[in-house]
Amino acid sequence: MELEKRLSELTGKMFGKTMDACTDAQLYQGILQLTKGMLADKKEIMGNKKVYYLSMEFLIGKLLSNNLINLGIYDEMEEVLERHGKKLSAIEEMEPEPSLGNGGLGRLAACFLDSIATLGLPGDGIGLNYHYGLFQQVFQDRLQKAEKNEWMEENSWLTKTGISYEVAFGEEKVTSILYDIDVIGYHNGRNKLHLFDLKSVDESLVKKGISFDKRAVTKNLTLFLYPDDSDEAGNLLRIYQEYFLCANAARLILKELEEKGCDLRRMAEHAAIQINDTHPTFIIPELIRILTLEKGFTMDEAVQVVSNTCAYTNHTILAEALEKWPLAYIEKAVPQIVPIIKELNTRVAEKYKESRVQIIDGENRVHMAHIAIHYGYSINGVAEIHTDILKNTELNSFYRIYPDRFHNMTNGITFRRWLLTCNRELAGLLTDTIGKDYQTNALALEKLLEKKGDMVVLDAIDGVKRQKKAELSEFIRKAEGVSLDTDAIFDIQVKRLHEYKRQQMNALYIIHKYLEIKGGKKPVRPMAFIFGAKAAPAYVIAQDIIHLLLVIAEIVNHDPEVSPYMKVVMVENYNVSYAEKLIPACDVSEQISLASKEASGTSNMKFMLNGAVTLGTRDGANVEIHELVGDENIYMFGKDSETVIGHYAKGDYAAREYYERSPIIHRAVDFLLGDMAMRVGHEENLKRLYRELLEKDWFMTLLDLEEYIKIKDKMFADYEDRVKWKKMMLVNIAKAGYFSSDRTIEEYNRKIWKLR
Ligand code: 26V
Repeated sequence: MELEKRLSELTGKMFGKTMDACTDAQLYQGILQLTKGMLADKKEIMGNKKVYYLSMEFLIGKLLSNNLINLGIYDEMEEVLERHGKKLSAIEEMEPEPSLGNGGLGRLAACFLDSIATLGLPGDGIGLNYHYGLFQQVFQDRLQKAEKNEWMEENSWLTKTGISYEVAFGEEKVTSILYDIDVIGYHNGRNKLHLFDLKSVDESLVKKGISFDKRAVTKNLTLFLYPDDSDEAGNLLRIYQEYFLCANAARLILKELEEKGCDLRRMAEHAAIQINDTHPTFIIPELIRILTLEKGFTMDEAVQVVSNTCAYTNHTILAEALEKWPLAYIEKAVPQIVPIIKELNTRVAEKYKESRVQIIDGENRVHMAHIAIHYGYSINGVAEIHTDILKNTELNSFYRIYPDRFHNMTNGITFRRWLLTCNRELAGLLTDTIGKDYQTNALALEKLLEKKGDMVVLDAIDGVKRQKKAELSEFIRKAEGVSLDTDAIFDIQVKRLHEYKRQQMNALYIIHKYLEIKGGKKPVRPMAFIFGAKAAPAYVIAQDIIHLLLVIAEIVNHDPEVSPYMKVVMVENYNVSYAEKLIPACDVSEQISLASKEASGTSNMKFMLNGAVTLGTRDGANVEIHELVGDENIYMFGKDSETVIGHYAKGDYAAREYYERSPIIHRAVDFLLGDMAMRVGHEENLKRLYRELLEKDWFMTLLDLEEYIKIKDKMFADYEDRVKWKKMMLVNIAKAGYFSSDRTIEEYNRKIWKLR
């Protein structure tokens, strides 16, 4: 009653209308106001020590439904609205999605904030408020076009604080403005996500698409999230952005410590700073700079205090993603930290002779990860296999110097968003079946195993899957203009487009199936292949792979001989909201990266939790999923990481050999240059991709293709044993508890942060 009264008062005040008379957009505004007020009323989480999670990305997604769930008022709100003839699900669609992240790394940061608050730990995120975020993807002429994503509105979850700092870029000074977003835990208190913006930011700088003057730093700094590193101006801008984040973060952290009356010399007792990938590494030299220049610390003292406070998470072993900034760029952007970086470099050089651990290399490039490892107290990988590769291969020289600093923190996902919010039907079924314990203790999902022989439960799980597939089909029909058969097996690969993730291998499988059907071999059940992926605008081959997927979709879906048996959809502008619709509807979760390359993956966990079965390589967290569910509940294939690393070391992988040896591979690859593809596609893109696959194929697509085809066919055949499949679904859900980010955060806290 209370909720209804408050909401109707609000709509009256805001729009002079009763709830019944409001549009969904107006109701969204009203509920936003109301919910924001309720968040602000929550008790702030306090403690003697606090973690600051520094990240260039927080891919928070829409916040309304998640906040209602964490406040414990979702059902009530739904009922209130129903009484007025309104649907909460329709109102949720009114919220724009902030695109403040690229992919897994940014989404992980958002899941972590939810878990930190849910566990009642004091911990804030610090990031940047990009006005247009990551670009919005549109398809034109079967190519990706990038547009700006205008997600910011007059009223939003952001609250302007009075906090503002001056940040110097050499002689030039800019001013920041801080916005906060309240982060509340599940039935718990409140932390914050602090997002810094540039006071002098100028949106009119953006002309067509996402192009803008990259040199106008005092106007452009917080316009876009960086999707690539294609040119010098872009690189410099990224350095400006990273420093802007760190300079502001340093001020904010020091202010909070001083306000609490902490002795800065004992900073590490009151703060832990988690550096999310190398992107916020400038926090280390910046804090040292401030402590020595303004707080009377000697260099030794400052280095000591800061090193005891900062911890670094590595999210990738891809060489091109490990930041190495030319010293000259840093000198140009932020000359004031160069002397500190040089000092840190000298200290390392005096102590360690090995060239692989130096901060500044022979080409005068600054290795950001090396700063973070030498001058931090912890480094962690994000899945067991990833941490092992860091220890034994990539960062072995560091591991030998600092064995105790290395930790593994296998990633996790928040069940509030990836189960309770996105799949209310499954959450409800689980509550009815095993009680609601699992909502606060994810491992309690294992109770479901007792129901493995219970056909009523098995059918109910399958019933939810069917419902979510029907909902997704309806959405895709409207949004993409493709109709999918709910009886089809839904095979989904959604993640950033990158060669190592091997969307192109999946594409070759689809071509193979298409040709089989054309040859008269019809599958027993229709197949729906669904992709979603954005590609960095400057990543040419990734663009070509998107083109190929769109070309295949066009050919398959319009071929009357084939389309009754298979459909292919590349959804436009894959984002968190789309993920929330796709994941609950998935039967087959494609996790097919080249072994050793996917640090963890987190969609693999989301799919599993929602009852999909994984088709995966021995990479990232797939390995741990496999250990948990056992051989009989997962489909693993492909060469293992040792073999792959061996190929790289010997340089003996030759794609062409696989092509020559296998008629199936030969035929699928040749399809790229065939008449059919050429009729709908662009010769330039398809030829380039063809050549890439045969002459380079750096991420070894053809290495695992034959095995992939074999096991995927087996998997599709197994799907017809409906009881067996339903049992696999159940086991996957039951074993997903380990991947709750509550578990991950509990480990970070126990081993690294040590709050309370
Ligand atoms: C690097 C760069 C460098 C240039 C500027 C823009 C930019 C943006 C992101 C990155 C690194 C991305 C690393 C990353 O996203 N890693 C992913 O992290 C996930 C969470 O730990 C993990 O599940 C994925 O396997 C891993 O690829």
